[in-house]
Amino acid sequence: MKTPRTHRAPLTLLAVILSFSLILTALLASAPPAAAGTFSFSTGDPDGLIGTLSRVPAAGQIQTETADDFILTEPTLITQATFTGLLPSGAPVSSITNVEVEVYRVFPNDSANPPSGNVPTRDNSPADKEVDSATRDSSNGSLTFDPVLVNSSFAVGNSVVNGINKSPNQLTGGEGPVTGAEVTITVTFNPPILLPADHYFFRPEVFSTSGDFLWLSAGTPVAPDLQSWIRNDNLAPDWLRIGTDITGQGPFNASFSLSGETDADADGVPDSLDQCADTPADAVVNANGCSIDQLVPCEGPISGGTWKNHGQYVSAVAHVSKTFRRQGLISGRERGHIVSTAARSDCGKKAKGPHGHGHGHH
Ligand SMILES: [Ca+2]
Ligand SMILES: [Ca+2]
Repeated sequence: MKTPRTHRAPLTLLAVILSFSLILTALLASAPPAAAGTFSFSTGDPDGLIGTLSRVPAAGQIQTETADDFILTEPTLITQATFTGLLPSGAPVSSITNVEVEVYRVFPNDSANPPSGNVPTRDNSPADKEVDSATRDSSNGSLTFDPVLVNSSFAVGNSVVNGINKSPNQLTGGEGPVTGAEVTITVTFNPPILLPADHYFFRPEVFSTSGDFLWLSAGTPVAPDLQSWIRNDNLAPDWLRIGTDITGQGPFNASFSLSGETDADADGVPDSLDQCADTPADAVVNANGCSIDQLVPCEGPISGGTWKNHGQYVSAVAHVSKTFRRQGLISGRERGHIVSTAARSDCGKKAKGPHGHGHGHH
């Protein structure tokens, strides 16, 4: 029996009971948007339609992956995710011993193109290959996970576990109803996953000593939201649309949420903590999101004015780079290079003609 436990259901009930209250309705409708700088995304709670395998393989098993999409409109640091699935009935949450998360761009990024032709289409599918820098795995400490039993007996009308076949045998109708223990897993990424604005797929995978983890569906996607895709080692690098190609039930999402903070200059420091905007790509920054060049600009001290002389500039670079060195942000060798580059620059020198100002720094 599915018990109401969403935030939506009580709100709907409230709205019905108090539908004559225009004031309340107006308050609900005008709820302020999320605070600037925060990112959150959710497909919602499981709808009981289907569960689909997403499994870290045990010895002798093949890997099977389910993926559903999300969109980032700004560079974002994703700090946390939740997703909900089924374990076999009676399985304790302590049976989950490994969780791995991957992120994929949308085909044809990171993919062989044209594709193999082993599936009806790859349009709007996850890529062949994941975004390397976004992989997080509890087995190496790059994520931690917290599974919570939501419902000891949750039923779905269909499932896809083994029937993941190349064309023309992809349409199986699914493998039928399953009842199991509904578990929501909260994962925290360490470090957060930094991604540029783009369209992505989220692919969580679970290992349980009690058996397969089936990721639960959650509602129908509305464009540009894409449906859930699945593959196993026999189908890879291709993917199949679960609802369209395998079960014929039509598109569905998988139940998950993401949260994090925007990071406009993509330096790894969220906007809320970043004291230096527009840090150049690949610059080493401190905890305040500032590079050495930003803390010691060629043009003059950040406190204002101009350098008294070249020596004052070089000394400031030496000082700040020493702090970066002490904080483990750069090596001694890198610091030596930074200081010698500063010494060779014209920064702080009196302008003498068209080449004597701001050389090499912008
Ligand atoms: Ca989707
Ligand atoms: Ca910055």
